[in-house]
Amino acid sequence: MKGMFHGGISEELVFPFPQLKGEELENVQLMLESVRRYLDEKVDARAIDHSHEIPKDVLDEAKSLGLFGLQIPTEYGGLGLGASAYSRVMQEVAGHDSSMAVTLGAHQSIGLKAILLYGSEAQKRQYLPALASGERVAAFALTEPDAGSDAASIKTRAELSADGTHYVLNGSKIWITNGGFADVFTVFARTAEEGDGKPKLTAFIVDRSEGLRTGAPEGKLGIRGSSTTTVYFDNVKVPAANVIGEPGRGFKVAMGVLNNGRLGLAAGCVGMCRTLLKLALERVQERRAFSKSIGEFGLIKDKIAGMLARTYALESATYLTTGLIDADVGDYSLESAICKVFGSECLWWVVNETLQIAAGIGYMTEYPYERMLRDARINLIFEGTNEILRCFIALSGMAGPGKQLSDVSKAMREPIKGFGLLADFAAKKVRSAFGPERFTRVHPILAREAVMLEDHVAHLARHVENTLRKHGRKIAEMQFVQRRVADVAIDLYALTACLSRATQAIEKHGTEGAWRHIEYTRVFANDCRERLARNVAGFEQNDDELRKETATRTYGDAGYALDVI
Ligand code: MYA
Repeated sequence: MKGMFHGGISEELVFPFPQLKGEELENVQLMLESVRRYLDEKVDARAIDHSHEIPKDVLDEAKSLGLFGLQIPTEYGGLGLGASAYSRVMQEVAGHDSSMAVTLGAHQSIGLKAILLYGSEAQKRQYLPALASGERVAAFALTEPDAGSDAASIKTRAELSADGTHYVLNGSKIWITNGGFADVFTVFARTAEEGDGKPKLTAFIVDRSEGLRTGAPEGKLGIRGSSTTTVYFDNVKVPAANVIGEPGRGFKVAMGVLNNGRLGLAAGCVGMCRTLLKLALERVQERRAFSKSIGEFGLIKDKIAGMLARTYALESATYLTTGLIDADVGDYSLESAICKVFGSECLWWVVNETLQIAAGIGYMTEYPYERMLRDARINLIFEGTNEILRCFIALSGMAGPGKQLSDVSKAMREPIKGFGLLADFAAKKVRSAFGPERFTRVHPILAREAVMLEDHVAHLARHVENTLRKHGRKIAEMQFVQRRVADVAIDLYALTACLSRATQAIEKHGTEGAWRHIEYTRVFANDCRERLARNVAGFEQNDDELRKETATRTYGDAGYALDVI
C-alpha cells in the first residue's frame, strides 16, 4: 500500500495469492475439524449471550484443544500456527460465537502478543507455557478514561524504585477485555519524563498481584459473554525485568501489537459474514411471498450479490495480509488497519442486510440475527476506531510521498549534492507521464477491472502529491481529505486482493471452475468503481467547509434548534 501512494504496483508482493501448503495445511484442517465439533457440541452462543458468561467447562475444553496457544511456538507449549492459520481458526470461532472469539482474541491477538513479538527469552520461558495451555489468561491494558484513540496520552504511571529493581504502578485502565479473570496483563504506563517533551510509554508484564483490582463487569450491547472491566493499579510492584522491550519504547510496542491483532478481528468479521450469508441464503429460499420464494425478487438478489462480493473481498484482503506476515514482510501496519476498517464495515453492512432479509424474525430475540447485529457493532469501535484508523491510513500512506517531496525541495536548494535524488525523481515523473503502472499478472478475463484499478492508483498518487504541495503539514488537520484518501486506499487494496486471488483460482480451475471468483470480483469492482469515482471527484469538488461550518456554528445550541410548529 505504501507503494501505491507513490503510484506503484508491487505485483511481486501480491502475486501469487498466498496459500497454506503441506504440513501446515494438514494441521489446520485437522484443527478446524476438532474446533467445529467443539463449537457445535459445546458452545451455545444464545445461552452465552443470555447468561453474560462463557461456562467454565466450555472454556476448559477450549484450553484442552489448544485454542489459547494457537500462535505460541511449540517450544513454549503452543501450536505454533502462523498468521494465516491463526486467522483461519479465529474465523471459525467468530462465525459461531463472538463472545468466545473476543475472549480468545483478547488473550492471544493482543493480550500476550507483546511478549511473543518483543519479549526477552527469559520472559517467554516464564510466561508463555502457562498462557499457551490457558492455565493463565492474558489481557491487553492500554485504554484509559482520557486516552482512547489518543493512546499516547495515557496517565497511568510507573516509577522506578531507588534501587532499580522494580517499578511502582499507579492508575487505571478501562474497558479491558478478559479483565475479570485475566492473570497476566500487558500494561502501558508512563515512565520518567524525557527531555524532548514527548510522552514516553513503557510496556510491562503485570501479574495479578497485591494492589491490582478489577471492577464490576460492564453491561454491554453485545459480546455479552466476554468479560469487560476496569483495572485499577494501586502501588502495584512490577519487577524491572518485566519491562517488554526497552523502557520508553512502549508506544511502538502497543502499535506493533495492534497492527498484528487487527487481523484477528478482520478474520473474525469474515467468519461472521460467512455465517450470516448461510442464514440469508437459507432464508431467501424458504421464505415465500407473492407465491414465490423471496430469493426470486430483484432487490433480494441485489443484496445477496453484494454480500457475497464484499465477503469475498474481505476474505481476500485479510488472507493476502496474513500471507504477507507469514512471508515476513516487515511493515504491514497500513494493510492491517485497512482490513480492520473494511472488515468491521463489511460485517456491519452484511449483518444489517441479513436482518433486513429476515425482516420480522430478524428483530426477535428468539433468532440469532439481532444478537449478531449487537455483537458486530463493537468491531467499528475497538482495536482503534474506524475514524482514527482512516486518519492513520491516509497520513501514514502520505508520509512516504511527503518525505520525498521535502527531500526533493531540499535537493533543489543544493542541486549538486542532491543530484542523485533529483535524477531519480525526474525519472519517476517521466515514467508516470507515460501513463499509470500496469498489472502484468492479472488474468486477461479480469483486464477491465485491472485497468480501472491501475487508473485509480495513479489518481491516488497524483492527488496525494498535489495535496501535499498545496497544504504541506496542514494535511495533518484535514480529516475530510484524509477520509477520502483512506477510502480510496481501502478499495484499491481490497480489489488488488480479489484480482490476485481470482487469477490464482482461474489458473488452477479454468474460467468455468473459477466462476464464483470472477463474478464476486466483478461485482465488487463495480461497487469500487462508483465509490472511487465519487471520492476522486471529491478531491476537487466538495462541501467540506460548509459541513465544518454547519457543525461548528451549532455547537452552542442545545440540540436541534429549529421547530416546524
Ligand atoms: S485495545 C485499544 C485499541 N486502541 C487503539 O487502537 C488506539 C488507536 N490509536 C492509535 O493507533 C494511535 O494513537 C494513532 C497515532 C495511530 C492515532 N504502526 O505521532 P503519531 C508511529 C507502527 O502519529 P499519535 C482494544 O480496543 C508513527 O509512525 N507505527 O502518534 C482491545 C510515529 O513513529 P515515529 C505507528 O498522533 C479490544 C509514532 O508512532 C503506528 O499519538 C479487545 C508516533 O505516531 C502503527 N500503527 O497517534 C479486542 N501508529 O515517531 C479483542 C503510529 O518513528 C479482539 N506509529 O515517526 C478480538 C477480535 C476477534 C473477534 C472478532 C469478532 C467478529
